[in-house]
Amino acid sequence: DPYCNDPRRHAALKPASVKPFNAELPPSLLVESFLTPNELFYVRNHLPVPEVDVSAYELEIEAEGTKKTVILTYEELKKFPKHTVTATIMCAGNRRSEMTKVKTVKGLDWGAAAIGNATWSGARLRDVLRLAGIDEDSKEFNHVQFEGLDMDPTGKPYGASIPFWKAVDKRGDVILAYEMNGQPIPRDHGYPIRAIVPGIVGARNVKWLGKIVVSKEESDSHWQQNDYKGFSPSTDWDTVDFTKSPAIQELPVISAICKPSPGQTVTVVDNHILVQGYAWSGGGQKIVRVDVTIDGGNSWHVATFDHQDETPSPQHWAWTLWSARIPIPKGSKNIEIWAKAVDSSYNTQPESFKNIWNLRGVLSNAYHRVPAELKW
Ligand code: MTE
Ligand code: MO
Repeated sequence: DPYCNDPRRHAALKPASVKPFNAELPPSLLVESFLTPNELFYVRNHLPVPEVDVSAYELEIEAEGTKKTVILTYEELKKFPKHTVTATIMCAGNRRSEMTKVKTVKGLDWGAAAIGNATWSGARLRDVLRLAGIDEDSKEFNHVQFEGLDMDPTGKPYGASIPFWKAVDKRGDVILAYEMNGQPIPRDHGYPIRAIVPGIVGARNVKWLGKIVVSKEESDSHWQQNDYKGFSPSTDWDTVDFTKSPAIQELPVISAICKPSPGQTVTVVDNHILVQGYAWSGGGQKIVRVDVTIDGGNSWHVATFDHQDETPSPQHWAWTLWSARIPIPKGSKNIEIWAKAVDSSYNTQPESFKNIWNLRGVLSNAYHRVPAELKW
């Protein structure tokens, strides 16, 4: 069993699959804290968790076409100026279980908790690339590829790439992280070194980083080329051509109601109920508003932000936690709560899944709708 050396996991993580291990928290626990505790952070693994001995760890950095390779050990990476960012990581398939109800999609049946927020510390990728002799103004390179130390049975590693400009941008905050919330990165989240690419889809935040290739082309990995792309609702598995869509990088604005959770009975207090959730947008856009309705959009209530970082757009990497006290008309028994967020570019969420449906169930960011039964 290639998975026999996987780490132990917290009992609160609900598996979407066990081998490889993929799991999320119940949504009500997700919004308990602004920083998601390490052991409660969702896990998305495609392969067995590699066992890495840090004393033997080496990160290889290659600039394509130069035959020059730089090798850095764990200790050497720790000698770079330490940079800390608070960044939310979200899987492109977060909230897929709602999209698949419209019409079946292929992928793990994620609820609304394939997302987490943490502080990450490490060396800036731009500093490491500079040491490796790469000029940030170079026109030679378009992408930075990452390879994981986790491999499929044929020996092919997990891989992904990000645009070169993001990798070297002073304000891009891309780091080679060795700490998560002040602790060494746990095995499930990429021990000992993980790429943190704030504002960019989870899939490019490569764990167990083994190699970096600065290149003209994107990563040729399955996950960059033939997965994690969006398509028209009318594209099906017979007509899909993965070369025709760009790989997802920045994610669109999203929100979710985490309390109450779907189907939960809610007690009305002083003719009000309390609704809580998160909102986040990719590309470093800050959330500027969250709207909540219980009457199908006839009247909207603006949520209060319980926790939002001060950092401005486009460096606003962390999620916003929000709550709203919603007045309930006398005698209401069953309601449906809807939420939608607006980001600093005034982008907002689409109303329904029907018109954003795609065969892989990614970018699943329609209004979140949670039915609730009221108790007076
Ligand atoms: N990196 C490696 N090496 N292998 C993986 O399977 N999964 C990716 C990304 N990085 C993955 C990886 C995906 S799809 C996501 S959503 C995030 O890691 C999940 O990060 P987490 O498990 O720390 O929450
Ligand atoms: Mo993912």
